[in-house]
Amino acid sequence: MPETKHFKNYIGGKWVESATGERYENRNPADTDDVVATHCKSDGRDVEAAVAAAKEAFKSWRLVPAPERGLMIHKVVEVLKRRKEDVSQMMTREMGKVIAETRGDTQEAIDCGMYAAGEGRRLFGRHTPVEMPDKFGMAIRRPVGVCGMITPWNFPIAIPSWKMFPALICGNTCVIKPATLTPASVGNFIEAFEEAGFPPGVVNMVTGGGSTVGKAMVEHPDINRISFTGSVEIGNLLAGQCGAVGKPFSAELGGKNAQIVMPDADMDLAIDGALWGAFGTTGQRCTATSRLILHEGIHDEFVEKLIARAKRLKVGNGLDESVDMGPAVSEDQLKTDLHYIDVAANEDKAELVLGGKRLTGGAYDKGYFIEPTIFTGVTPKMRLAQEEVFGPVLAVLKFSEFEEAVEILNDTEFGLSSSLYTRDVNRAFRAIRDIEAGITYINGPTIGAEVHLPFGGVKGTGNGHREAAWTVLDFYSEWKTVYVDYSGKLQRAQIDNK
Ligand code: UN1
Repeated sequence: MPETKHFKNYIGGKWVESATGERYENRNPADTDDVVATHCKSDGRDVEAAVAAAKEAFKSWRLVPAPERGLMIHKVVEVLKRRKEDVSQMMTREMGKVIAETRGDTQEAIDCGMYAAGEGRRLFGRHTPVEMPDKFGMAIRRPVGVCGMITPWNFPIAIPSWKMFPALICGNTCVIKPATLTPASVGNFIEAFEEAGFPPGVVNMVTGGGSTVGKAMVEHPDINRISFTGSVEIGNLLAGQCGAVGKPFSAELGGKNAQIVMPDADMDLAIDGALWGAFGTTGQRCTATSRLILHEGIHDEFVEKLIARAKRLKVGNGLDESVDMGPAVSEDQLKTDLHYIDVAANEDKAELVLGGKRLTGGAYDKGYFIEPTIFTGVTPKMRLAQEEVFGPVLAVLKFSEFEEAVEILNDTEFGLSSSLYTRDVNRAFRAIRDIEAGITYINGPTIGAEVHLPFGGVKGTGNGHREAAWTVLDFYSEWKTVYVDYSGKLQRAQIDNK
């Protein structure tokens, strides 16, 4: 058995036990004999200590020149590059996705760090002429103080990096609460900051449950921002709590992403995309393809080929390089997947054409493995077409006109990612214009966003913010407008120049 790592909270530059003195263990979802790591079961007192450390550290961190902050972030990137393999291996043990994907997750943090480090030499403000003579006007960014991050288990390092690096480059300090299923990956990420020599208190990690640690963060008056990625249910709850105290809140919630395939598309390419989008990460991405909208002219042939390809996907322990799909992240998630399969078959009365069962026997008995699953005959109002499963369960819908396909795609409460396969450039541009989603791919699957373009969704997926890219800076900084009057006299705007 690989070794079990023991993490503590990271507060004020020190690894410390929780005030509760309680710990919990996390096991590998591919092999429940493997205890990956143990963690502190913290409460509000630990949040209090972390926020105090972050508040103190903010006093000096905000004054470190941004290019210098960028250099420090670059050191974190160097540590992550060196530790990419061991960090990724532990991530696979911790949450199950295959090793190629956990390497991708770590790489996404590396990319995000490099982008944020470069931003240290930009963080552009604006200068503009003003109405009065001998007067200067500009807008600059100011940091906001202590920022709280509540992060999910499906991208255990990438998503914390999307939140922490931009917050830090803007001059803020951070308190992060990792998902209870993946604190080891965040612990490894925090170790990179420690090794890079970040000043004490600039980054802090408190592990534990949402109803204790998360709640204390949201309620803490000295946390000035909460950035959350996770379920719609929790996101909406936190949005209400933050709203009640006027705390800016960034939400990245669910998706019911669809791929449309037109009859003129390259079918093999579209099948590659559907397989990767639906079954990559065991379907556990906010951006996963959970609906496939096929033109009636190609539907049957496409489904037949898709099933043949999906049958060949190897399900197993993600540390085995030949495995295509790992387990569900937990027993609860497996139950949710099986519940939706039951709903689709017995309530929606869709047709199960592939999979549908938990995998058992041999090594499968030690994990939460499930078959790649496909339903056909799904119609837009069925629950499988509307509700997010977060598992490897693909709903196939049929259409006859392009406009109808876009209508079906838009007929959900969510709007994160979307995809269209076609060779017709006019249709592609119409789709870009008409699809209600934060991200549209043409001839690519719904997954695969890059860190230097805005990431986020419309409708129920979010609350208007975008992560990554330059757009996230607007969440982690506040604009200050500056006027400098060098005329030496009182100049009254809107009066003296009229
Ligand atoms: C998520 O689905 O929660 O675009 C994040 C992608 C990844 C990030 C996904 N780069 O699929």
